Amino acid sequence: MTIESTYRIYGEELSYFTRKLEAAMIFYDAPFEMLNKNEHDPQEIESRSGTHQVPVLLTPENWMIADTTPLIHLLDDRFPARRLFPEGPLGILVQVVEDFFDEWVARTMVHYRWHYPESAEFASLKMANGNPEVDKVRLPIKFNYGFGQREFLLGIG
Ligand SMILES: N[C@@H](CCC(=O)N[C@@H](CS)C(=O)NCC(=O)O)C(=O)O
Repeated sequence: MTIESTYRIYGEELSYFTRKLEAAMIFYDAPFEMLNKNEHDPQEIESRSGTHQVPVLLTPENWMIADTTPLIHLLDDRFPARRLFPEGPLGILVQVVEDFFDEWVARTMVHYRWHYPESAEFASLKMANGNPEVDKVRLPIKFNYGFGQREFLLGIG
């Protein structure tokens, strides 16, 4: 088995949590590369990480792990010079702020991405790698993001 020296993020360009992990890796000054999960054997990634969600991190020891908050705790131990969760009272404050952005701003992001036709079209085209055929397929998707269930029309392939 080849052990790579860099980390690899399997994600999606518009994914809020992919960009959160990317920002963390930049903060740590960690060696990493970003790859689109859908273009790199998604079945294998899902089977190894145990989730269909992105991002998934491939570590230098060839682990595939998902879920950004515990990942950041792991990375804090690996890059202690640039911890995202500091020790002591400041660390408690950071945990609260991180939880707020992790749990709640993602819901706001979903609203702004999919509720307005122009942003939904932009996002769906981007996610479909610019294939305009995707816009012809419109599926009603139900989201329950804490404000009651809302139905949106998504142009997805
Ligand atoms: N708790 C996870 C959340 C990941 C997540 O919700 N990712 C979104 C993209 S930003 C996703 O994969 N959504 C598709 C789905 O849930 O089916 C984390 O922090 O990584």
